[in-house]
Amino acid sequence: IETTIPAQSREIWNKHRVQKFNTGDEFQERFISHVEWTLARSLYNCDDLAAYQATSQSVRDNLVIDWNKTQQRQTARDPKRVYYLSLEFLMGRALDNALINMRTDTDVTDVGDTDETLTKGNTSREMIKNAMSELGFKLEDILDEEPDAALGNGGLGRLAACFVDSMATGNYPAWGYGLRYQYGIFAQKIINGYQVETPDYWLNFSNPWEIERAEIQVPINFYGYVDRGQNEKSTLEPSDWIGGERVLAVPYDMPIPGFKTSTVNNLRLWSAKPTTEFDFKKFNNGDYKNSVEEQQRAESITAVLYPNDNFLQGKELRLKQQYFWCAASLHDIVRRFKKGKRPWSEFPDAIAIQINDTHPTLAIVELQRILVDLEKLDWHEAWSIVTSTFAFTNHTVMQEALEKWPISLLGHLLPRHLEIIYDINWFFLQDVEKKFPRDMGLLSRVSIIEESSQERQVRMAYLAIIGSHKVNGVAELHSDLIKTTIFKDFVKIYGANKFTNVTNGITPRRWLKQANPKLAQLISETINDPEDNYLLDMSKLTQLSKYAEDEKFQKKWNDVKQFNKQRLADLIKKLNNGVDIIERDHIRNTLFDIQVKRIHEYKRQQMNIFGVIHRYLTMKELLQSGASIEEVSKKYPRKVSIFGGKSAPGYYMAKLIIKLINSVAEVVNNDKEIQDLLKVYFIPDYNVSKAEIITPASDLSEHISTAGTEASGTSNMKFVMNGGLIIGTVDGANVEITREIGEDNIFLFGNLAENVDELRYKHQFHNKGLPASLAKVLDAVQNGAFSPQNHSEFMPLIDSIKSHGDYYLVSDDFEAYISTQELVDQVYHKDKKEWLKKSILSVANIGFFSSDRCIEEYADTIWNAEPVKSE
Ligand code: Z2T
Repeated sequence: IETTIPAQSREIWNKHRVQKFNTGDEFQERFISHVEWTLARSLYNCDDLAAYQATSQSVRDNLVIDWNKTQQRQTARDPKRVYYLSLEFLMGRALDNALINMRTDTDVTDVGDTDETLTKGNTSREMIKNAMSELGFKLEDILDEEPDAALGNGGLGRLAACFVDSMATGNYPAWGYGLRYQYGIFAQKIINGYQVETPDYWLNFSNPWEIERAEIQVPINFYGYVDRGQNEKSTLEPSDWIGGERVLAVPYDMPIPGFKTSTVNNLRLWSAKPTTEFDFKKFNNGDYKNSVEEQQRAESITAVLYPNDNFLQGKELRLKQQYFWCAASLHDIVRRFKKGKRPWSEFPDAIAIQINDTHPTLAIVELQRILVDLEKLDWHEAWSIVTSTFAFTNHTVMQEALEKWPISLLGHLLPRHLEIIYDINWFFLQDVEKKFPRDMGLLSRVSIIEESSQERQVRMAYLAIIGSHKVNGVAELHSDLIKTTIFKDFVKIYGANKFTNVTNGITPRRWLKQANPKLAQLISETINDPEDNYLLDMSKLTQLSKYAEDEKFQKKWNDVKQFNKQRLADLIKKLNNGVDIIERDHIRNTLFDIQVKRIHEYKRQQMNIFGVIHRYLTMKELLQSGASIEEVSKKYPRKVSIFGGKSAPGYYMAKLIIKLINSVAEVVNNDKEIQDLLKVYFIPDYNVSKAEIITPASDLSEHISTAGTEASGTSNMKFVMNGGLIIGTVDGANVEITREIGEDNIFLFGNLAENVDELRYKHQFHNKGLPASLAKVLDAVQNGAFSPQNHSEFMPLIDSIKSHGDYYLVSDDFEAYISTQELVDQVYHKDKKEWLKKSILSVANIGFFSSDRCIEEYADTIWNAEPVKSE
């Protein structure tokens, strides 16, 4: 590797080369030096926050050493590199994860057991915990000081976070590229039962996990015009785009440590800042002041994450974010490629770019622009390089989430890119016409430009398909659906092989070891794996199967669940102003039923709360007809229904669902008659760090989307990996979960995706009426049982079912849902051994859903990339 340092200086560099801390004592030394030097504090004013900062800085020092080595190794070997472009990375906290993944030198060279150094296996965390305790700090409290890096909405952003973890763990030379939003997803407050959004200023205290690369400043242009000189060149020829507004993109790097490897990869997040230089020629005097103000507004590009999950808002600033990030990332990628001095034709051998949904689709256009306009490649040569480089992951079939940008907006912001899009479309449609000369409707159906709507729009998904060599869905059912519905014309054009499936996964480091240390310990003891190798090879978990009916083991398993339920009850108490929702003594025989995810009508939290209301009303009826509370409890044993999740700020129906949940909680939790047999609680501000407490505590979790609407779901996997059972529809990854763990171990119900169209059609034209169970619930809601001051408050939720065609088919699935819930109660309370057996067998067979397996599939079947090992 090249360096500007003279050869004779190298000895000195070597003599003073930085070293990791490897013992508790060395950690303490490093910690104190950070308290004193980095934070300019001391023994006398080091509070928990300062201790968190100093610990993180110390751990980061170790990571940076491996980060540097990893990058040097990758430069030297020059393997094919992978870039994962995602507008969202929902990372959560970094410190505990780093403590689990981090390696000290003693992990590598076994120095034997002493008090201070590491015992074999991954005990850096133990070592630091002890060292901190000697310094006067409790690790758990210190970890709690860290704000979540909440740069994502939900599943899509968390998937990207799991993927960077698995790419580092698998030693892939892979970087993530995203945006460094100053405000992540808003913090949710619940005030009088309503969601209130407050800003998430996660950078309030300095962020020890980011390294600003202020020396790198990529200029990014917007607006302006295209100049092709006097003699009317074609748009296919190199053209000059004269931008009208310019901002700078500055990268912030976050180290991503792999587990049990010295590979530390990079997550590069771009931040916008104003340029200082100014091109006076472009601005006449009148525009000068305006232009200065524009420049000062540069920061607004990366100010805030758009808070919509599965919904397109279509704002200019969002498009600006997308281009800013694509252009900066492509510039960086191309610069790195050019250092290798390889011919352009080898670009796709050197680089694979995965685009996470259509948000990064402009990167396809930007690469074509770079190759044609700046590097002067022939159009077709350039386009062949582009399409061999990119691959596209689709995450939804929901119409309202599919990105379309008005021509006027795109052409104004990015005039040259719009020309390129037109030309891409022109060549594409020509090919299609040649292949299918008699199919008249086909051309307009597959055109990148949608002409039918009021305003002509660019269909980003079509552009992404045309510009990629592979398109994948995120679970089998979803990947089949995109081939037969939204992208079916493209299957006809390109053949079925361009379309593939990679079922989602989750990282077992965060979602088992970190979130559930008690279960992780029981597993490693039981399968005799003290070094936690099962976290890299989850097929090892099948060894648990032989203990599924072992009563002694079942008791240990149950004790872990009990501990985790207790831990969640403690959190709920804290969030509920110190008031317990579930009495301590009752936790053990209370079924924890949890649905936590973004609030969306298609995810059907409304069906869940209607089910709760049904249970409550039936309990009350039984009591009224003279049944004793004991008799009632036979049919409806103890249960707590826990909800959590954010609604998009502008999503009226989702917000109303939150209010209904809280209103039901108010009534049910205060009804003395039912004697605490049923409780309801909405956990405010659901996020990654709360998920780490919530997930391990479920007995049952709900994944009850209308069949065909949830592309995959990933919390379903998290819950099963933590020994919870699932009630769910035949949707998304529930299908593969069932295949892996066995249909005896999951509570499936409801209509199938293949019948959804017909059911919706029936709702439009025939009034089937509601099942009695649901009618009873809706009547109570309509009569103000949960809104005494305002009987009509929840009418929109009722109307959507009764008058607006019940698009999400709540009425079609409700009875099956209720009876399946009753089956759940019976197994849980009448046959605890059977329940525990199901739980153990589920964990034993959940290995497939490790994101390590996903990444291997992407690498083998899409990227053609290989790991770079340190040896
Ligand atoms: C999102 O979280 C998901 C899909 C989107 O489509 C957008 C967002 Cl923000 C544009 C989710 C899916 O809803 C979920 O089923 C899936 O598991 C997840 O992406 C990861 O693939």
